[in-house]
Amino acid sequence: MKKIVDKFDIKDNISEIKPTGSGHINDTYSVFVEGEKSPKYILQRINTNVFPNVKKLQENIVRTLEHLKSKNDNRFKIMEAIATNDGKYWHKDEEGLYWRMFTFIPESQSFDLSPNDDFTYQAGVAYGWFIKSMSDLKGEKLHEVIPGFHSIKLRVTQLRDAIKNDVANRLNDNRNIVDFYLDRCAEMEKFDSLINTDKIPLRNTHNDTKINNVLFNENGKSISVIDLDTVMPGAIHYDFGDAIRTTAAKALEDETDLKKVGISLDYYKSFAKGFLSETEDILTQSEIDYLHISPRIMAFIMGIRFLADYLRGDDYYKIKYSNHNIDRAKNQMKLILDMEEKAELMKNIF
Ligand code: ADP
Ligand code: GN1
Ligand code: MG
Repeated sequence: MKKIVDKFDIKDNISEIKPTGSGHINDTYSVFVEGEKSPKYILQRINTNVFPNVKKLQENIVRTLEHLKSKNDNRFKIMEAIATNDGKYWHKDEEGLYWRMFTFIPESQSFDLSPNDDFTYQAGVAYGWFIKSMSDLKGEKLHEVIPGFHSIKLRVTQLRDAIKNDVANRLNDNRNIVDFYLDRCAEMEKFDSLINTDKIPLRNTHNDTKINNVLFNENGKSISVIDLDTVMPGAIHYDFGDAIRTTAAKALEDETDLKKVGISLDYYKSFAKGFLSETEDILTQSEIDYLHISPRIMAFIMGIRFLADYLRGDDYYKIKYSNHNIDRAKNQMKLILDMEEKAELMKNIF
């Protein structure tokens, strides 16, 4: 791997390269240099099954980083993309694998589950800051790196295809959960038609607002937003809703003890408070009016994506054991049930 790092335009002597992170798509490594205790760089192998167009992917990321940097908002740190010796923001190795590097944000930490209410509030501030900062990006639209990424219609079609084909012969043992999701498709699909209308405009959204894509300092303040692979045009609800799934969750996304799975209303309120403290001035009333249903929609989208992947025989997400994807789908089901019960309370905070 040192040979790969050598292709990038850095002068340091590398001492160690260690796997890090818990993402489901790319492979991430911390890169250490001689004489320094904490990592100096992040090296990532890009999953080209998910991101076939690396050039467009990296163009979006570099543009986003430059724009965020131009804001000069010293509350947040912006990582830098490292160019290769021949001036590109990715390197294709001899095996045809694609790599990229960023500077490591010093003294930062990430969490898969929110440690407490304050962290959730801080995550809200970070993602709100991101949306606000990206709202005046000039020039061409960002590339749609994964077409229809949060299209409910597309995700439902993919689920129906997976059910029809049942290539891994897993349908029969999972009828109940499949029915749970199928029962909700029609209601969920209605939301798609609001997107890109006067009611819900397209913005530049992050689209993968898990809590582990926010970096915190040792005092628990949010200091950076990372994982910019899916930055592209989208609805504010994608970011608000997807963030609630992990910032306000009482348990990890793959917790199998479903008694533990649910949403904390206090955390939900804290996230909303932090998020709106940054975005209130740019959001329209109809955007705000629909925020409360977006966590349920995003949990539904993730649930059917995990389920479809399981039925297809696990060709998309990384898994640690054979039932991992169905466990994730059951976990999101429980989260949805909890949010259905709390729907009125979730609505009333706006
Ligand atoms: P994935 O797409 O696999 O989720 P991420 O880009 O989110 O990959 O990186 C995985 C983890 O690596 C993050 O949750 C964070 O802990 C760490 N990380 C990534 N980039 C940086 C960075 N620039 N500075 C510090 N830590 C980082
Ligand atoms: C993937 O890469 P990671 O783990 O941050 C996925 C998201 C899902 C998430 C579920 C490109 O994100 O859409 O919400 O897993 N990213 C992609 O944990 O599909
Ligand atoms: Mg990530």
